[in-house]
Amino acid sequence: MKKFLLISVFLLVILYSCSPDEETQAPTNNVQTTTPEPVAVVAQYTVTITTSERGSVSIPGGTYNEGTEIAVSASAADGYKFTGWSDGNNLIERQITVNEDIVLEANFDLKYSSYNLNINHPQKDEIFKNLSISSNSSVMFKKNGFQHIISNPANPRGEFESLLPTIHLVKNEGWNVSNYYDIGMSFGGRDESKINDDYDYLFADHGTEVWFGGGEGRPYNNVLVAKNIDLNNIEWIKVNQKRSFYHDASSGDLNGDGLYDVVAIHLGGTNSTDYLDKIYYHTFLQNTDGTFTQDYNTIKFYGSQRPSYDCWKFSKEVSDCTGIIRGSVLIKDINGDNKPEIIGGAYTHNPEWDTPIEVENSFEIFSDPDDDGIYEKLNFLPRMGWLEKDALGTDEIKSYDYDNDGDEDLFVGIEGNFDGPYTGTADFNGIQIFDNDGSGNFSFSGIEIPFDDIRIARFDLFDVDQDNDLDIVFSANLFIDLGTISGSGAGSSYYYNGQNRLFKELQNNNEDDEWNDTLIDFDELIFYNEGGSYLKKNMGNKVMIEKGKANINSNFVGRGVETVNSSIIDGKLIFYLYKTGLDENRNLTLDIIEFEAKTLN
Ligand SMILES: [Ca+2]
Ligand SMILES: [Ca+2]
Ligand SMILES: [Ca+2]
Ligand SMILES: [Ca+2]
Repeated sequence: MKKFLLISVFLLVILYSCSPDEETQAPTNNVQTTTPEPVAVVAQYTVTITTSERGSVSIPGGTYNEGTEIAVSASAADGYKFTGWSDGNNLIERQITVNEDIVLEANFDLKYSSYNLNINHPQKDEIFKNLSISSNSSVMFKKNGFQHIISNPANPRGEFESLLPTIHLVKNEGWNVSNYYDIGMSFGGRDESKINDDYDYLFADHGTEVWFGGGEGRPYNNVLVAKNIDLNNIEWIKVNQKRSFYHDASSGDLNGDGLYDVVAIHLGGTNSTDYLDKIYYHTFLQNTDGTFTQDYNTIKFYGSQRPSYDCWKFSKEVSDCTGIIRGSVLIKDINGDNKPEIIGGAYTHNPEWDTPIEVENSFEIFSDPDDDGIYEKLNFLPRMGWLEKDALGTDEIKSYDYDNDGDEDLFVGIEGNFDGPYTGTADFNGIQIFDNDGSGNFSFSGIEIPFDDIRIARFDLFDVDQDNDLDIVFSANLFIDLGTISGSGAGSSYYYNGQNRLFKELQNNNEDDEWNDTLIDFDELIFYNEGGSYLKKNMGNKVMIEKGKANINSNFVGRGVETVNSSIIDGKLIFYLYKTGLDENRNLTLDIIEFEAKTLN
């Protein structure tokens, strides 16, 4: 184009120079001629603006007169981010002065960091395939300047019980395995809770549900404390002596000796032949050497120590009996006397059990007002909220004064079958908040966050928007979702049918049609506390994850992103995900994805 302009200018010059000659060659022409006025010569230049398919630009460019100011802006496609222009300018909207030919490219990139994890272990492939279940119990934290992840892969429901090592990862440039621990965490840890500011953690593991897959026997499991975690080592303390179907556990100092103790809930199964161990509450008092001893007197059961089913059958004071099945437990001061209470949450209720209404409760609360180390009944609360449904039960209790009225309210994770019988398969989970009246009476607040599409692994209370109140962030198991019908496989899942709220899009990957790029909307997992209400916000946290799910026709259907968990690192909300894939030799690979969510306007 520049060449053409030069030629045009040249022609004009020739025409001018010819004019006098024409005049002299046509003297007979009487028409008065005028001398042409000089025309200003303006150079023109070409501007070319390009982009990848990860984004677009406001104009493609064009031909402009020298000195023209043009405005151009870049816009990332859903799930990508703008990273700057090819000339080093980083403004998403910019002015360009055209003084030469310009070729400019808008650059876009993935929103996340991805780290390939090298696992050198004989059970490597099993570990890769079974990290999905670890979403229940994976923890990420930063201690002494280093980020750690502890995950408990487990073969959850196979035809055989396969115990995999717990893995401890430390981030130093990339993520690397610090150590493997053969502690037999068989269901990947059913639940975890942080014990103290030294980042000690408590894990409750109910055991591999191997019999669901046709295996034999119930391998009940353990409650474990991970303590004194450093870059190279975790000290594991087995809290229990006898294995049970431990569904939840909580820690707190029950006897005022300055050492945290543990109450674990089992869901009605134990391999102990001791009659007292059939009671759903197992209390473990910590000894000065850090070990734990089970104690049967801390929680007072009235009349005599009985498992609840014996209590309601044989006790004259049925109202003193604990609930039918317990699924969760929390140790927390909920009446403001600076002494902890023990709160147990209900699991399913079966009408066929024909239990008295007194033992069909939502929560039971024990307290020790006279400091004799024996926790007596403070309150048994009637069925309320989702716990009025037979097939829904609690799996986790956290507490927080979300309404800022000076007392701890209960945030309760609830799971199960929403409208069906208690034997129905899980099609629902979510949380409800129960308001404290200040004295340990709770009532359903009306606040609930249901999920009927995603398997919520757990929830955390973080201040994600730095306004000094705790917000809710959910974790999820993304290998299967609640739409997946048993026997029909992943083809029935919501994410392959566009109904899973997290997976907004599956797009065939450009280079490998065995895989889909997956647009995941992390805003669906964040609920902001706004003056005592919990609201989702559109903060633009959609992330396109390359090869995020294997194609439905692939042999690896369902693989790709398998977990999502979150943590606060350096004040920022970080989602971290395990993603399985294949290398060029079709060996399984594992990536850890980290995404820093935008949570502030
Ligand atoms: Ca203690
Ligand atoms: Ca108290
Ligand atoms: Ca409150
Ligand atoms: Ca907040």
